[in-house]
Amino acid sequence: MSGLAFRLKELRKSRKISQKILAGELGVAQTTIANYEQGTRFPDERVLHMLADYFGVTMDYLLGRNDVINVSRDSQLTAGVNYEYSKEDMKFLARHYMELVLSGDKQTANSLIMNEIKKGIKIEDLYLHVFEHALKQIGALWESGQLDVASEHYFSNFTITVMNQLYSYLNNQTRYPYNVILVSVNGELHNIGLRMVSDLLEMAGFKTYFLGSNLPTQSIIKTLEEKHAGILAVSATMDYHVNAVRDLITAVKREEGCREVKIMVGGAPFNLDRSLWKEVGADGYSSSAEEAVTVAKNLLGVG
Ligand code: B12
Repeated sequence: MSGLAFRLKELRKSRKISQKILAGELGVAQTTIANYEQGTRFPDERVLHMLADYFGVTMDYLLGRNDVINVSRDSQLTAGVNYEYSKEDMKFLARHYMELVLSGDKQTANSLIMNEIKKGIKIEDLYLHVFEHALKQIGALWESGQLDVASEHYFSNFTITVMNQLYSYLNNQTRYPYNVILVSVNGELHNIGLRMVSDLLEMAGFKTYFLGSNLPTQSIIKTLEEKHAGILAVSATMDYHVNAVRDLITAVKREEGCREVKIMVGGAPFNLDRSLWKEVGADGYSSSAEEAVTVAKNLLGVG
């Protein structure tokens, strides 16, 4: 039996996954999995990567070349394999990440993401096509009664934990002399989207101050002045928080010391009504964290 045949069978059995389920996840026939496990067929490179991702193990482990099940963060930093990611790969990754987290296997979920970083997935792809996709699936499951609110909290909190580990990967040579202050309005507890905006702006070369939710308006104004902020980024998810966005913008624009500050907004209500950002008095809007970088550059006339 080849190293792969042995390891594949061992991994599948230890995780209590049937050949049929695994075949469904990979989009291949059940007999193909059986052939891999008997050593009569060998997967191509793409399927090998999918298998390693699925089980959260290194390629060497999967091929039976060594017993190091997943790699440490330090070795990941120097590796950089640069694997090409299709939208399908990322959907698969999102689904697998979701399954692992919901099943309580956080170590494997974390290794899965860190291995993708090692292979060269772009942070923006990871955020938008893996985490954002998974979070939206979680929301849909909650809405249809298939998932309880505790699981929604657990999933989003764990995703923030994984994102926190990625800070050292947010580096870029460009440095703009502009500070961006990021807040979610009063009462708004959703702030992962805003956090993604913050991280991608940081990667693009802006200095960011992610303040999260529930800050008094006077404290936001004080921070804008003290940091000589170029941009205030405001997020709202619940539509009943749109008035709070409007009030915050009015208060900031009234302040003499904030005359130069540009205000950018985003979040679900602004994605639903594409002219709402103008109605609340903002200077810019974007529907995604990736686009937010372009909007910020345009507002400040850089890049
Ligand atoms: C995680 C989550 C939570 C977490 C939030 C944790 C946290 N720290 O953020 C918790 C558990 C606290 C929570 C609470 C609630 N939630 Co909730 N939640 C979600 C969930 C599953 C994911 C949200 C998320 O992170 N999405 C992923 C991010 C990346 O997407 P995004 O926010 O749209 O952000 C992107 C863009 O919009 C944009 N963007 C966002 N902000 C900004 C800002 C700027 C300046 C710019 C330029 C761009 C930008 O860029 C981002 C990245 O591309 C959604 C499901 C969904 N479809 O989103 C429900 C969802 C938003 N929640 C919902 C509800 C109803 C609630 C609760 C009322 C009840 C509950 N489920 O517990 C409370 C309300 C709390 C409150 N007062 O705010 C509903 C809202 C429906 C509605 N519109 O009325 C949703 C849609 C679930 C559903 N399907 O019904 N929730």
